Order: sequence, then C-alpha cells, then structure tokens
Amino acid sequence: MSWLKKLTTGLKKSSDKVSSSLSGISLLFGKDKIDAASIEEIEEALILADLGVSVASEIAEGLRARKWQGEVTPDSLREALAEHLTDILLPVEKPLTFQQADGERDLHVILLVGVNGSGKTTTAGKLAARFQAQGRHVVMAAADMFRAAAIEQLSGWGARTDTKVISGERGGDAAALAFRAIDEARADNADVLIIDTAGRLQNRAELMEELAKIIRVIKKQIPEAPHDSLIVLDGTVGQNAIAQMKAFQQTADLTGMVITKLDGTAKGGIVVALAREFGLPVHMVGVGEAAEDLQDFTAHDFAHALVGLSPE
Ligand SMILES: Nc1nc2c(ncn2[C@@H]2O[C@H](COP(=O)(O)OP(=O)(O)O)[C@@H](O)[C@H]2O)c(=O)[nH]1
Ligand SMILES: [Mg+2]
Repeated sequence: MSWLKKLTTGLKKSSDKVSSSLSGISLLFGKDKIDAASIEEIEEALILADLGVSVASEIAEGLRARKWQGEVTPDSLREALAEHLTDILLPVEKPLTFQQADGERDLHVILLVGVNGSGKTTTAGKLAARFQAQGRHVVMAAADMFRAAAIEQLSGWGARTDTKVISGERGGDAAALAFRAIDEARADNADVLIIDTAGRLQNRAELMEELAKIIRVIKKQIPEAPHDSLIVLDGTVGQNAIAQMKAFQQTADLTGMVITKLDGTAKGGIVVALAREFGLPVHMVGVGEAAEDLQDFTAHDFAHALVGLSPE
C-alpha cells in the first residue's frame, strides 16, 4: 500500500468524525455561500474533532470570508477546509535534516522523549531503518533502563535494521549510558546516534530531573547536541498531548514532534491543534507499527486526508 493510501486509511476515523458533521448541513448545499448557523456547526464539529478552539474559529472565519465559485457542494466544502488546514500546517512541515558543517563530520544526536507507550522505542527503530536505508551509519542507545523489555525491544529493532545498540544493565544510570553511547558512536565513526529514553509522566519530578541530567551529560560531550530533541506523542490521547508538550518543553528544550498511532484513532485532528499551539516542526507521523509506517509529515497530504479527500 502506498504511503498516501496508508495515511488516508489510517486517518479514516478522524476524517469520518469531521465528515459526519459536514453531512449534517447538507440541506444547505447548492447555494453559493454557507449560512451563519452552518458555519457555527462546522466550527463546533472541528472542536469535537480535536482541532482546538483557535483553529476552529480561524477556519470558520475563513469560510465566512470565502468567495465560493458557484454552488457549495460537500466536496467543495471539504476542499475549502483542506486549503485552510494546509495553510495552518505548512509552517510546521519540516523534515528532519542533518546540518553538518563543511568538512566536518561530527555525530548527529537525536534524543527521543515522551510519556510511556507513546511510541519512542518503535520510532527509534523506524528512524534507524530509514537512516540506514539512506546510507548513514546509525547507532542506537537504549537509555530506557527501567524495564528489561525495553532494552530487548530496542535490540530487536537493532537486529532487524542491522544497527548497533548500546545498552546497559536494567536499573543503571541512563545519563551515564548516554555519555558512553556518544563515545562509542564516535569511536565507530557513526553519523547518527538515536537515544531512546524511558517514558515518564510529566508530573513525576524525579524522572524529569533524570531527563535533564541526560541532556546535561550529552551537552558535555557535544555542546550543540542533542541536535534534535524530539517528543514522541501518541495521537490517540487527543488534547492530553497539549499538556505533555508543555511539560516536556520545559525540561527537554524540544526541537520537534513525531506523532504516532494516527491509524485507527478519531483524534487525528490533534496534530492541527499542536501545530497551531506550539509551532514546532512536526517532522513525522506514524500510521502503523512497521518501519515504513513512519513518514515525513506534509501539510497538504495530511490536511486532505483529515477531511477525507484523497491527497493526490
Ligand atoms: N498502530 C500503531 N502502533 C504504534 C505506532 N507507533 C508505535 N506503536 C505501538 O505502540 C506500542 C508502544 O510503543 P513503544 O515504542 O514501545 O512506546 P514507548 O513506551 O514510548 O517506547 C507498541 O506496541 C508499538 O508497536 C503507530 O504509529 N501505529
Ligand atoms: Mg520504550
């Protein structure tokens, strides 16, 4: 299945949620404008679909001001929504890049943070697969040392993607492991080091302090690292993702987001709310468990899929 097909299929429940509200105003289709009551209904529907109040009112405003070409049909309304959403999402469409000064070849460090179960370890593995396929030399570090299963899980991805995984004993010091991982990755002449971390709830101060320590230790080795400090957010949690962002932003100096599990959730609209609220790059979105199910986020495709239009 192509990526676009996967994205549209994955977002089906989310787009159904947006669509079901649009069908409610079908009586009014056929005019060259949309009446005020219907626009309010659309606005409410967008809020219910997790796009957030500010995005919903901005889009409502856009629909009010819009000059419709001929009669309004369900598809022209969908197309209009997709256009507005694309405009909102474009500023956060930024694929991950590797900035290496000319002639220099230092290690690029990617740190993955987030709450338990958000998809960090899976994302680490998927990223390793992608970078290896690009011909980069990748090393991963299993800095989630709370659960033995977490180390095994990352090692599994390491074996599947032919990537070295640096790990320690369960219960060990994650910051010390990160320190050693940078040494080893450099000694191996690696291009990229992906550091997986333990899931932590934003209200557990000691775990947030551990994360801060991991970052301090990384910076001792390479002052500009982590080059990417990515929060991995589970798209199924809806508005709770906003609270997670706020907490991790304070500790981890986030540079971007990866939003996972957009397949099979009705809450995919949260991506739009996150884009508007934080303005941080949405580097990638995940719509499944396999390596190829994580791809670059593109505003146009996501916006179209979210309103149930084929992105092609
Ligand atoms: N359906 C689906 N499942 C995912 C996705 N990303 C991760 N998962 C699953 O979510 C679960 C938790 O992922 P994991 O990487 O262990 O989360 P972590 O605790 O943050 O490391 C695993 O069963 C993954 O296979 C995704 O994009 N779609
Ligand atoms: Mg994990």
